[in-house]
Amino acid sequence: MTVPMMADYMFAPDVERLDRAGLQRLQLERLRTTLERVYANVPHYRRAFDAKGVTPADLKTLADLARFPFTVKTDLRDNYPFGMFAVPRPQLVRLHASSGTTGKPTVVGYTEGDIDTWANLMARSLAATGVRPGDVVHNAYGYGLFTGGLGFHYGAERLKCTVTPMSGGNTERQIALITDFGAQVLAATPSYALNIAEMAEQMGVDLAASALRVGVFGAEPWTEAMRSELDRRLGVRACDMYGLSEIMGPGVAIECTARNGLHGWEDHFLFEVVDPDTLEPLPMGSQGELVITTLTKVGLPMVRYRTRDITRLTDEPCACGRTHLRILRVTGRNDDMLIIRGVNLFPSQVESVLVGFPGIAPHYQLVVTRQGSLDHLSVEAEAVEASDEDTRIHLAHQVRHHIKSMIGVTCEVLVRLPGELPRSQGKAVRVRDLRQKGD
Ligand code: DLL
Repeated sequence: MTVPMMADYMFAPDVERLDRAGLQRLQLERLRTTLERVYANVPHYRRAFDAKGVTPADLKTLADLARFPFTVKTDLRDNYPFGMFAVPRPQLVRLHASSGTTGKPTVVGYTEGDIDTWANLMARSLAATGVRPGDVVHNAYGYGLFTGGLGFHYGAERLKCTVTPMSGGNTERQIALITDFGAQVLAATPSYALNIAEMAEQMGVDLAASALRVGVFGAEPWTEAMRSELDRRLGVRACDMYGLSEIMGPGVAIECTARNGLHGWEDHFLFEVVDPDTLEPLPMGSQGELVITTLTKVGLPMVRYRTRDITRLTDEPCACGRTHLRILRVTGRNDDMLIIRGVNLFPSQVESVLVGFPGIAPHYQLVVTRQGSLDHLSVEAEAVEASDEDTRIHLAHQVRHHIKSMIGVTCEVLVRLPGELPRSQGKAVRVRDLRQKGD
């Protein structure tokens, strides 16, 4: 396993191959600086550390981090807009923000140095997926307050690629430019990449025969079934990209060409997995909530940020030769988990049943309502071909049976006509929860 699978090009080979002892030394030194920085400059952290009775001097080993308090999304909201920043606002050269569907948006800020680090980590990440200097990168992540567009943009430029700053939407034009410019790389959310594939097929364009070679998909959960679908329909090798605005944006972790988990860049981030109920750190390999501490961020350092994302870590050696641990595919967020008659369910589990199911297209939505005192799940799927109602009802029965046997959830399945379900332009909306409205 120590022999690299192929002559893997690395953007920062020395640090990407650094041994465990070297990585841990670097982490401890950077963690100390981070704790000191937030304690001195961010009133929220000073209060939170004081309340727990810890000071930065209490960090002697990496394991001591467990004594420090967690940070959660509401801390950012409560300190809206600039209260969590560790530098005076004029030292920031960029702001990004979440859409803030509930309450105030979450604002994040970057110093010039933070933007530089981000570009380097994105360049590293893109290189790990097989993107090479000189490739044309078609960037269909949204530009604007979302970190996806600009994050990929700066990283692809840093790797010396040619970037098409397309953003999301205008799908027919995307396809024309992918083919006209000979793009080798498509960067998009997996749901939007599927939308592009579908539209191309409708236009009679065979993207699988185009120059496209690599897909860098992320920003939402997706499954192995969806990966096969995207590999086949776009003619790419699809890799998973993970990140979140609070920590940086895209480029926190990336799947290399071995595609067996996402390398988390440990020289810049410290990864923990904790039990979501007890908040106790879990040993390597256990499933739980991912918690991330930034090690080099200056504008907005984050200490033990609870991502709500459920995953597992592994430090098994990887065929690519990179030594940084891997985060296994994020199956979903704690907040997105549904409990249907006592069974825990992530939308991605339904996706793994639906995608590739004969006669069913890879588009779906879950609708949750309350019937009496029970939650009721209805899965809306779509037929590949227009067919009469009886045929679709028959198909729905088969899907329902499959969901019951694979996931153990009883649900209603509705098979819609082709094109009836909404198509994603960015992050797909997988769940319509109508319970609060009393439906
Ligand atoms: O989605 C950053 C990003 C942009 C990542 C482009 C990858 C590509 P946020 O909008 O802050 O940032 O959303 C972060 O999205 O906590 C996860 O719940 C989810 N997420 C991101 N990447 C993945 C992934 C960007 N590869 C939130 N798999 C995170 C599953 C993901 N979920």
